[in-house]
Amino acid sequence: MKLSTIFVQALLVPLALAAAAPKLEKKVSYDGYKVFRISTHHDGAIIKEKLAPFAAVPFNLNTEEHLDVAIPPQDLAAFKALNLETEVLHENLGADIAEEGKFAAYDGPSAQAVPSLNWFNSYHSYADHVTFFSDLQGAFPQNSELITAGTSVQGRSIFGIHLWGSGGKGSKPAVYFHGTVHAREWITAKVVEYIAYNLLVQYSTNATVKTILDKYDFYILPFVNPDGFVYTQTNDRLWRKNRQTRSGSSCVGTDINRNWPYKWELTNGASTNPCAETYKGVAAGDTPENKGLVAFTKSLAAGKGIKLYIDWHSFGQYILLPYGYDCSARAANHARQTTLASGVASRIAQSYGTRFTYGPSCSTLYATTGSSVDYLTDVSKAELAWTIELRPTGSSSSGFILPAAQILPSAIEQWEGMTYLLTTM
Ligand code: 0X9
Ligand code: ZN
Repeated sequence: MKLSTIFVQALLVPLALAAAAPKLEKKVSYDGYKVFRISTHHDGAIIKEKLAPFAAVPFNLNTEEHLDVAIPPQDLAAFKALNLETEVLHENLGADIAEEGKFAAYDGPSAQAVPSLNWFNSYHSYADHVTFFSDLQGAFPQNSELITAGTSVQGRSIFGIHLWGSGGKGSKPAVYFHGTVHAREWITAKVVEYIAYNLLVQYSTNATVKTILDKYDFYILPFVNPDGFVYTQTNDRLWRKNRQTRSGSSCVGTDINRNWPYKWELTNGASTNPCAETYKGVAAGDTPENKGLVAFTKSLAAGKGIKLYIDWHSFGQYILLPYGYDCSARAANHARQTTLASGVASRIAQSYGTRFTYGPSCSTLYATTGSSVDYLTDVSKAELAWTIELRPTGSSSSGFILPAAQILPSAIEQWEGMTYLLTTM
């Protein structure tokens, strides 16, 4: 296995972390937790009240239709006695996390120096993801370079890969992807890795791929929230935010997708409580991650401009268009974005029949303030700016813990959707 040593070391040994080593916390156990989808019939508040006595862990923010929640073993009997309308998403969350955590060893590049497709058969450690990118880039030095969009709270690089075709580096409008904004959404890194992999591996053999890479420069950041991702592997699989502490609170973490400096000041789509999952921070753009991302995004906008931005998340199977901050606001080219999203959803469904719902983010899901898509649309003037929420729907299936056997199918259907979009937009 070949490493570009300096790059890898810079990512694996965060100096700030070593300097302020936090005391070792015990890994959170979800053994025996059962995850339910509870029908709310438009009254989530009443269900939440009934769950108040339990040490329940909520999964979703929009509880219009249903509330997804993990119930600890000691509360299961009392929960059952409530006689709520439920489906089971995980029989035993701890067991499913343990299964998911059986990472295959990364087998490194093949004889041709290209990492093998085995990569997509299991999840991996953060260190292996770093090595995978280093190896992938190293195999295609004529069409790619490693980039960084800044540094996390704990000093990790927000690294990425930049891909280009025949016009040479930086000569075309940008296609810009963010993965792992939310730490627990593991499938997102795998999907953007698969897209980067196919663009590079198929460039010389597939005419459609050549057309795409000759037309756009790709900037793919697989781990916008590297500290949070590492924390999901060391401490708590269900961690969402970054790992920033704030004076006056013992709670950790700011939601990177509520901290972008656009419509941040509105009060309807984020929390001012540092303990909340959607904590917005003290000031617009005040996390180290958002500072780096804003500067990097500005450089793309000021360069050849941004044709397409996708913020990859999970779960729910949605293609979400602008805006998050206001449910009646629409992008100037809303009709065009809707037509394209409809086409992408149809193409995605062709591989395995997976249904993706599409529509404006706020009216389809819920209001968000300080989100990347709104910033990219209005400040960076990206022509298309979407959030894609990957598998599963959550209905009769898992949530953030998507079985490893679904990594490749998820990636393949998104690759299909993207080839449609990239040749149609
Ligand atoms: O709440 C979020 O940040 C996203 N959903 S998630 O369950 N992955 O946390 C949705 C963001 C959608 N917002 C905009 N597109 N504006
Ligand atoms: Zn998310």
